[in-house]
Amino acid sequence: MTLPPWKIKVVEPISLPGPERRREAIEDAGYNTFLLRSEDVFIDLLTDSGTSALSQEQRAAMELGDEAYAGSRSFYRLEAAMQEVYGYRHLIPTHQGRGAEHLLARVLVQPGAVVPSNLYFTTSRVHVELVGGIWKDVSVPEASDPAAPFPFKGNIDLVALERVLHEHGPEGIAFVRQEACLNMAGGQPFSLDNLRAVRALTAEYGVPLILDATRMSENVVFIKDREAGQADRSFRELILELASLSDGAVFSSKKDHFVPIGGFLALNDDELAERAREVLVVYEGFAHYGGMAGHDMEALAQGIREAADEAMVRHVVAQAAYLGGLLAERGIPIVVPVGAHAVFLDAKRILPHVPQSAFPAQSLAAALYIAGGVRSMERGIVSGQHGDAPYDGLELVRLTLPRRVYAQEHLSYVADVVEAVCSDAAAIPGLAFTYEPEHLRFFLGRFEPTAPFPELSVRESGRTAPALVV
Ligand code: PM9
Repeated sequence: MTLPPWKIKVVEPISLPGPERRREAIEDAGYNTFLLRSEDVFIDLLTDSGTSALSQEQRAAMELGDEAYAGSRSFYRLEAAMQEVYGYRHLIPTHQGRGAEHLLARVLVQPGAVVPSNLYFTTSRVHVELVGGIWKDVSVPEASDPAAPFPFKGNIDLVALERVLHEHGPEGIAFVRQEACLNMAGGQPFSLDNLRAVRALTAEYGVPLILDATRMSENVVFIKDREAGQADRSFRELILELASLSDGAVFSSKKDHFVPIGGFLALNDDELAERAREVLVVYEGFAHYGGMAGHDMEALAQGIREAADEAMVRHVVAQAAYLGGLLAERGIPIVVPVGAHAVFLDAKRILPHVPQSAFPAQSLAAALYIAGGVRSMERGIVSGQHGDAPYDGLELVRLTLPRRVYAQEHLSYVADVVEAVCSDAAAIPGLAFTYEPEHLRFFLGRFEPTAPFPELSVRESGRTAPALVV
């Protein structure tokens, strides 16, 4: 058992709305869990983005926020924390991860240039495409197989990458992107060995390698636990080595860094950083705050140090493993191995009667809410399909764990809800769009069911928390 290396000082009340209210709420939300009001949600596993609990040290640091427009002390403290933990030369502050993705796309991507990446992330890909770039998936095949027990599904397929580099040459490649704890595949890590090999290839072809380091801390846990020869290395040393193998990184700090808002682009190249700052002042804000207030930068500087604290990060990974274990022992199809920040349900196997064109994962997410007020997120065709491109990829529902927020009892209840929904799965209908946005349709899309949802009720098993008999 991995005990939490924290205790709770402040609590936020939550309650389960009644079954009628839940049905009404999901209908009002167009069967899209993003469009629910949080007051209608009991257990919120939509995302780990900006939803973690701040530490007392972060809250205290916020009091020191220097809100000067330019030259803020908070900026310099943030820059120093980033340099200490990651070692990059330049920090370009943004309001969140996609702000950094936007800057990167504008300074590195020319129309027609290719960005090879392990699978994709929704916002990362859209920024590349909006400036005319072409996204190319070079993930290992196991990344797209929920049942493959491969320990490093975040690896890049080196043969596929070399083929793309050879075909397009350095002038046709904007940058190579490798994402830590590959979100869309289930929070799956890459190995140090694979990153080293990707580094060698990008160096040989003379193209930049940019990490999506949003969940790099958890990736280090997996490297220590799964990769030969790494167990005894220090957490900080491994983080520094991963960063040193790249030319820069995008960070959404709303995840590993435990802050409600913030992010940054980290770069080593002086000239590239200069260009990124020029775009920054047009779209985000001045070079010393980007999209953040001084107090946000203080919380982030402290959060960066907490993300380098092995015990803190191990507990995040352990919570996902715990929930995954509860579901696996009940025979519920999940993505294995369980990844960093979430447990992913395999909607194709849970709702085999719903074709992918009727959005099984979207429907399963709605059913979990109806059954028990649990909010999850679709990570399937609604998120994955793009324009007219055919999509027959992963069809997952993500149960995402905000850091330092939920107790084991909450997770036990979530497992009961999932089990109840799975036992009535055959009666769960598909969905059809009533409103389909042009980009990132999972955020704002609206749906209607193709048939009524069944009665879905949960019996709390309490199976993981036996009563003490005295
Ligand atoms: N990820 C998540 O819930 C929030 C947006 S999608 C609901 O997983 C990676 C790997 C991410 C990510 C956001 C971003 C964008 C970049 N890379 O949300 O703009 O997981 O801070 O970051 C979300 P921002």
